[in-house]
Amino acid sequence: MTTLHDYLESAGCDEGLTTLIELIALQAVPIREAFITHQSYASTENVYGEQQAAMDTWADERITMVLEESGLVRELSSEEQDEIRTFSDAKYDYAVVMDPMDGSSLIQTNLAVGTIVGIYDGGKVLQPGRHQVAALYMLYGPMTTLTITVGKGVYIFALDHTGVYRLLEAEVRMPEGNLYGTGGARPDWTDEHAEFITEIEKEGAKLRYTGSYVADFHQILKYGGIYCYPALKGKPDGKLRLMYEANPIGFIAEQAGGAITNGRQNLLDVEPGTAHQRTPIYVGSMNMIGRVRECFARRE
Ligand code: AHM
Ligand code: MG
Repeated sequence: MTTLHDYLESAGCDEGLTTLIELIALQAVPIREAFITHQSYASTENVYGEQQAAMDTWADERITMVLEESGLVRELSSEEQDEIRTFSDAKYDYAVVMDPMDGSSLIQTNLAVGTIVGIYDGGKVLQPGRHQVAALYMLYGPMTTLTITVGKGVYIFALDHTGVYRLLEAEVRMPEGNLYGTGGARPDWTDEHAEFITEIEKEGAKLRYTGSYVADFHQILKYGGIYCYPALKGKPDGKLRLMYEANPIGFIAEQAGGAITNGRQNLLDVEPGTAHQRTPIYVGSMNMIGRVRECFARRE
């Protein structure tokens, strides 16, 4: 069965990118072990004023250390760190963006959470998502899986008991579908968002939302539909972040035949101003994204 290593070689990734992807993917092993010892909340807040779970800081510090020591990464930007890090001793020019522990508020309920990563070439993290050379996420569910694109379709691997990722699904296509999940409370939704949700609910769309973006997206990738975290009244940029959450997942969605938008623009085309900027997110199957665009256009 094809391993992650075999796949990256056959996809034409050079040695540096292959090593970097494998290094990140293998952090799933210590991360999985750490869940049991890092259940509590830390006493720290991140740049957004959110209380950090112990696993947020643990995974962030672990991956940061490994990437710094690798010599492969020139810049690193993490959802959990205020500043962009520069590793001036790096021998390669990769730049990495990451949400080290997405969905961390669910750790104490033992629902699936994940690590989201985007990789750029050229040493800089502040680039539009379309410039990513690879995007991936590890999902810590009943299996640990790695969903990855290097710009040649989407592949899913499962981590086996020997620490090797083996191919689970090649050339993944996101089907058209009618599952939906949306963040925000209904009284806070904008008129466009409320109209979209009301329309698709009338047509039989079925709600699936855990509060773990990476897990909720994975369900959409497999079964089809849409994940939304909209603009909210008083929070026009919503909750999720362009660089750490929108862009890597958006690249994967597009490579699987889906799309990502803020309602008006493809998020992969947005030039980031700052590392931590937020954005409304709609990501999913083409039929659903088309409906979102229509709803927003009607209110122009
Ligand atoms: P985080 O866990 O990295 O802070 O990400 C934010 C999470 C997403 O995983 C999830 O989709 C969203 O926040 C849920 O927010 P809400 O509780 O408002 O629905
Ligand atoms: Mg997150």
